Amino acid sequence: MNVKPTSDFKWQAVMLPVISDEDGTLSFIEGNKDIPFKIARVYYLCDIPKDMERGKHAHRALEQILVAPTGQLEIFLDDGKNQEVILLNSPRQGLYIPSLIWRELRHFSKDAVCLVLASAAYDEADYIRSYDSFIKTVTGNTD
Ligand code: T46
Repeated sequence: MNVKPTSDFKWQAVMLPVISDEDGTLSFIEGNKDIPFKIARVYYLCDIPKDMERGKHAHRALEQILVAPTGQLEIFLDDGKNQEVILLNSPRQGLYIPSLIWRELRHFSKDAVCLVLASAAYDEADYIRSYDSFIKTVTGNTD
């Protein structure tokens, strides 16, 4: 498995298995093998207008892998203490986002497709859509 659990368990870049030859490239992802969860749902974002931002939420329990098979986009990540911007621009690279990470997706190229593999079915109750609520959840501060 390419995702290595650490004591400070945050987002991680994942190198995806790739088979390339003169016929082209094939990449694949097997749940519980190449990534640390069983895949329950697949969805993708495309046709995102220039300057549009998506995401702006965290998930209570959901884990996801994001891949840009074509085009590119940036993902701002925040665990309440650390922030980082990751560029997704290769079908060979994925991004693992565990639970309780605030994410904002921006700067989509015209041809960008963001493919998402998710650990659970869609559940609006799993979303934290307010940044203040997210910070209170991760810090345990209910003031
Ligand atoms: C995430 C980023 C990367 C569904 O009905 N089923 C689904 O599986 C999903 C993902 C969404 N929806 C509905 C819910 C909303 O009415 O589609 C609409 C747009 O969803 P949302 O505003 O959450 O889309 P994004 O692009 O801001 O966020 C999505 C995922 O929701 C989120 O989990 O991490 O992509």
